[in-house]
Parts: sequence; structure tokens; C-alpha cells
Amino acid sequence: MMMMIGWGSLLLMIMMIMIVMVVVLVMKENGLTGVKYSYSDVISKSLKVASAFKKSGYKPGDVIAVFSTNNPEYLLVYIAAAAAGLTTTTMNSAYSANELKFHLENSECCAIITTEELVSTVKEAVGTSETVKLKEIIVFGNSHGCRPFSTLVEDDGTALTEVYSGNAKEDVLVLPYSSGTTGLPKGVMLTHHNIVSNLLQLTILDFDTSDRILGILPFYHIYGMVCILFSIITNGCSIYTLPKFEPEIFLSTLSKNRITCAHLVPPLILFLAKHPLVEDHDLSAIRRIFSGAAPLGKELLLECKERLGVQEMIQGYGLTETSPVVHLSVPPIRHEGSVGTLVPNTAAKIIDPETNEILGPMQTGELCIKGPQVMKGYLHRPEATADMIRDGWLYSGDLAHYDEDGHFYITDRLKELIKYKGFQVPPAELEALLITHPDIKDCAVIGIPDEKAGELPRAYVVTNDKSTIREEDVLNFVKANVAPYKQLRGGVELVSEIPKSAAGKILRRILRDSYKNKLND
Ligand code: 4UV
Repeated sequence: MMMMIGWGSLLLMIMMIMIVMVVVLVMKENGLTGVKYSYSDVISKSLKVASAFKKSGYKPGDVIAVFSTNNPEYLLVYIAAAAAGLTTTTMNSAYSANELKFHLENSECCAIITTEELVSTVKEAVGTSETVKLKEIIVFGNSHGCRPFSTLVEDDGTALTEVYSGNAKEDVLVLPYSSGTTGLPKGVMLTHHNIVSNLLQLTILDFDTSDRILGILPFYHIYGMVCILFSIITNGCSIYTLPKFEPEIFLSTLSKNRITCAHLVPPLILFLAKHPLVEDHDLSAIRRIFSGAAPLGKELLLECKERLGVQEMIQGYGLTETSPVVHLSVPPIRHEGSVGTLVPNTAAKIIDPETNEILGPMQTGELCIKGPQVMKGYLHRPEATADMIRDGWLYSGDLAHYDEDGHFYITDRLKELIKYKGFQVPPAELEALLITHPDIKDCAVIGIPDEKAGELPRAYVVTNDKSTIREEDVLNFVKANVAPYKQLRGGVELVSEIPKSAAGKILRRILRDSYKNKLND
């Protein structure tokens, strides 16, 4: 597989398939706006935006942030930034001003592109920061004091004399954030080489130009970014974008547009398998459902497959740090419940986390990964990078095993990370917030299992001696400070101490076991 091509080559690929229409619909809260771009629109508009970036003085290596729900223009920004040699950083559109401030400071971005609804959050984040130095706020739509994105699309294109082609293995194309195995979110440096490699690895799935793809998963997260948005480019499919999940709009988008492939996460698959509304919609065009980001149980997979009559339920496994795809259950699928086999040009090993000994088939240990899709590293965090990538192997923090046929099964997580509906909730972030409360002297956050969401964050809190705060106060404190998906939906428990190792590390396993035991009592 040829791995040294950069994003510029991808642009050429787009030009080759320009004759194919990309149909993109924006659903806003009050209905369907129906904006459509063809592939030739996408390429010509992106190059104009790239020219506008150049006129604004942004240079190769500069970072542009996108803080937005899904819309068709998201793709223009990614391609424009790549063509101008810029890096695009993305963040969850549900972020609070404080969360956004951390991201903007850490990524040192020079401009942000956002929506009308989110401008106030951006202004609050920027206003409270001493180090964020944005040259401009660009807005999809119109907002006082912000530059409309439409003016970039209307640029005359003259400042972009050539598409940037630098060093594909060094230049960072995208900078999503992940907490990795421990600690606070970190910028994951994914190069042109990483992303193009993963897109080529994904071509083992047979999409074609007649496929109509659903773009409901967020384009800021690696799954939506690469497996959905970028991969339509390599396949020449059409994409129908949705900014958020609303049952009726979700189902009617699937049925009216005869969607052939839906990339989903397990909570949405649960919805399709169980919700009564599904019966009112004709979903017979769906030939393939794709699941990733969190475990999908075999029973649920089969229930959804049977109810919808879908031919293929494909699972993908990977991490933000692996661009993301490492495993795919490529049809014909013989082992439902498995995340499949390794994608081309990728190696894996399962090791005993205690001894580092390499384990054989059917033995559970930590999954380690090697391949061209493994990140360059974490931004400004050489020690965290060295901890995650050792001797060329990325230590995933996931527990897994493989069978005699080379099919992998993800069974548990060694790392701290909590996943709520596929979204990352780093316990360290909630712990850092809780400890700022004047009445809290120690705390720990774990994930507890939940049928609908996968996991829910739950806090254990030690209060100061004279404190009178109750569980509810802790819940409200967190609610006021973080994005809704990070709230302590698993509850709060006031305890007298947090179990810790001799080195002071929180013993989360003890808390998880004590929660399980309580449930069983
Ligand atoms: O960093 P991140 O938020 O990355 C992701 C990546 C998702 C996808 C989606 C479709 C793919 O084809 C693909 O390759 C990857 O969510 O979180 C990484 C962690 O999420 C869990 C696991 O704990 C990772 O370390 N995870 C991701 N995919 C799966 C999964 C899965 N299929 N089954 C179980 N856990």
C-alpha cells in the first residue's frame, strides 16, 4: 500500500470523482434547509476558503479551530485548511466556555469557526483567557463582530497559488483531543500520512458512488471526521448531514433519502432495535450499519440486524490516537460480536499488562498496535507520548483477545477513560473540577455500566469535616461547569476516604467492585 501521499493527493482524487454529486442536507431545529453541494462545489469552494485563509495571513503550521455541530460546510474547512497547510483542531460542540478555553489555549489556535448559537460561548471563553490570541471569529451564518464564513467562500481564490504539499509524515493535518489512557485531554497530532493511510486502509470496505451515507455522528470526533466525512471523499458517496439526534428527524432522514449506510454508536443501534417509532419508517434501503466507539453486544447487534433486515452489521475498533481504524469486521462476517481483523499494514499484539509477556490466542491482555495510522504524538506532551507509544507500539489501554482465526474481541478497559454514548469523559477532568469545590477534600470518578449509554460517570467524594454539602449539591456543581454529556448521571456517593495505592494512585477497580457489590446486595 502506498503510504506517502498527502492530503493534496486526496484533493486530486476528489477532482477525479467530481462528476458525482455529494448531496448534503442541513437539518436545523426548525426543519430542513436543504443545502446541496456537488463534489465540484466542494473542491472549488474549499480552494476559495483556502485562499481567504492565506489572505488573512495564516501560514503553514497555524491551527484553526472548528467549534460546531455538523453541517455541510465542515468539510470545506477541513479541505481548505489542508490546502493552505493549516492544522484543524476540533472540539465537542457541547463544551462549556471553560472547557473551550482550555482547548483554545492548549492548541494555540489563531482563528475559530463556529455557529451563530455558539458565538456567545466562544466570546466568553476568549474573554476570560489571558493567553488565547484569536485573530478572528468566523461564523457559519451571521453574528455581530464575527466574520461570516460566506465571505471566505466568496473569495476570488487568487491567494492560493498551489495546494500545500509539505512533509506528509511531519505536518499535522488534524488535531482532535483525547485523554488517552490517563489525565486531561491532549491534542492528538495526526499527520497527512496518518490520515491518508487510514483512509486507504478503510478502502477494504466496498462503498461506491451510489451509496448514501448518514452524517449524524459528530464531525469533530475522529469517528465522524475520518470514517464518515473524509471517507466519503475516497469513495465518492453522498452524505446527508444532521446536527443532532432527534428521533423523528433521524428516522425520516434515513427513510426519505434511502440511506444505504448508517455509521452509528451502540446507543443509536439500541434505538433502532427497540424504539416503536422505527416501525413507521421504511428503512429497507439500509444495507449496512457501522458501529464503533464503544462495545456493541452480540445480542443487540443481531436484534437490530433482524428488525431492520440489514445485510451487514460492521464493527470498527480504534482510537483517536490511531486515526482511528485498527480493526474492522469486513464482510462476510463470521464472528458477530468481534471487532474483526486487523486492517492492512497493521500489526497487533496482546500482552500481559503485569509482565509485558506476549500472549497467544484466547488469552486476555492489553492490546498494542503498530501501523502507519498511529499518531505522531500528543501536542506539547512528550512524556505522555512516550508513555503511550513504547518501542513503536501504541499501548491502547484496552483489554482484548483474539481467536484462532485472528478475530479480535475487546473485553474491558484498563485505562481510566469513561465513555458516555461513545463520547470521552476523562475522570481526571471531573476530579480536577470537583476538587476546586471548597467543601471537597478528595474525590474519584469512575464509569458504571448502563444499558442505554454504555457507561455513566459516578463520583465518590470526601467532604471537609464541617461541610454540610449533600450529593445533590455536588451534582449541581458539576452540572453548572461541564458539557451535558459529562454530568454525573451515575450519581454521587459521599465516602470517608478514597482507596489509593501506596503511590497515591486512585484504585478505581475497588470502587467499581464496591459499586457492583452494592447492586447485588
Ligand atoms: O479515542 P476514542 O474516542 O476513539 C473512538 C474511535 C471510534 C471508532 C469508530 C469506528 C471505527 O471504525 C474505529 O476504528 C474507531 O471512539 O476512544 C477510543 C476508545 O473507545 C473504545 C476503546 O476503549 C478505545 O480505546 N472503543 C472504540 N471502538 C470500540 C471501542 C469498539 N468497537 N468496541 C469497544 N470499544
